[in-house]
Amino acid sequence: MSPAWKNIRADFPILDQQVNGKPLVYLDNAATSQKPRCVIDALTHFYERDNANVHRGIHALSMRATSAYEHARERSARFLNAGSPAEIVFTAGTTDSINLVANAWGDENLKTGDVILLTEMEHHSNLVPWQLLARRTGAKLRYLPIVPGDTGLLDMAQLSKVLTPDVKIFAFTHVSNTLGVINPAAELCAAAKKVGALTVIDAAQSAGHMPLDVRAMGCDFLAVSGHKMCGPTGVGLLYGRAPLLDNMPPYRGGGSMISSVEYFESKWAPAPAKFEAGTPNIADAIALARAMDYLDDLGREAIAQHDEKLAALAYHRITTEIPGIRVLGPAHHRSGVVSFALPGAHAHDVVTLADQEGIALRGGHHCNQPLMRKLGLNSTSRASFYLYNTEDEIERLIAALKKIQKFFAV
Ligand code: C6P
Repeated sequence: MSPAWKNIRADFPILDQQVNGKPLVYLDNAATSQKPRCVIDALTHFYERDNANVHRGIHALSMRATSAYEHARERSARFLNAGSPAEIVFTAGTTDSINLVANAWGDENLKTGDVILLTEMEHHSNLVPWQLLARRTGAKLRYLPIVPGDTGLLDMAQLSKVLTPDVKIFAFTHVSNTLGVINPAAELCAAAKKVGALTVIDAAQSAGHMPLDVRAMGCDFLAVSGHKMCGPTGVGLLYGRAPLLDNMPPYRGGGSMISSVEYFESKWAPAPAKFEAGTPNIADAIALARAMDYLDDLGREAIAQHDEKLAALAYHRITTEIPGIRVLGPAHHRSGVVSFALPGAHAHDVVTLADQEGIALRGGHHCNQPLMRKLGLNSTSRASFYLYNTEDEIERLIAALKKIQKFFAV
């Protein structure tokens, strides 16, 4: 492990606080991660020293801001192993990235009878944009099922049955925010390619948690949220293969995305500028690049191992020490997300009582309503781990769950 792991918690100022009289245990990382000092400093530095609009001015500050913003694009391309910075569009996050593809690519390329393939575990952000697209174009939605039971694994035996030549686009999550399942992205992309379907990977829960290589995965598009990987809120990435971005029409119109404008006609700038209308989220994109440096100093393989070790320990301890509890997802080879349902206790009550112990969990349907219904649940409580969490915090979680179970048993 790199020396950067030493004193890692000291890098995150927010962790050093008490909640309800107890040291904070932050286990809501799948909702949003905390930010290291270097990312906070990058934001402050930009606003204190370099703040100006990009791609417009030719004064010193504007040139500095433009150079830092374009450096952030180049850094993002390296982070994902994209072929070139032109394949990176800055967006507001995963939701925004998926909407961009569904609108810009979808409206142009889909027609009645075409099929959009999704999986049964998709977050609403990778579901509703496709429903809207289906409504606009007459395309149909189809789903790759999960296997029966609580492992949440995709039923790969069904893949060839649902991935037929009428499928034009296959959008799936890399890591489920409710099940903790890590899907076989490269295998799914290879299968899609065989029938001529494009692929969109929702990497909201995997970027920043494990190495990501868009070329090795063989995807056409990949969507990322900065705030779940130590970066700021309000910024994210869309990776798109260059020929696809080049041929897609713009999604929004405005300044910066044009090469020339007449009263009745306009010509677009090349990608990625074509997709970044208006003043972009400059400071947050720059700070996101700093988060990427931070994560790579730690090593993304080491982060993945750390997440998996904590999740496997939490899974094991919860299933063996909390009788009757239902834990979702596989026992091994999982991300840092562990969802569970305590019979007789609503998830919101579990989360409220955990908060009394200083522990931040998330309770609810996690923007996964169809999956919840499929599993016969209305909600779960969810602990989600990241690089600064510790085994001692799992000890605190288990103690709290025992107390909560006792409370509901009386
Ligand atoms: N999941 C969670 O608590 P945005 O909001 O655009 O940054 O990310 C949306 C999104 C898309 N896909 C997956 C798999 C996600 O987990 C999320 C966000 C959060 O699970 C908030 S609902």
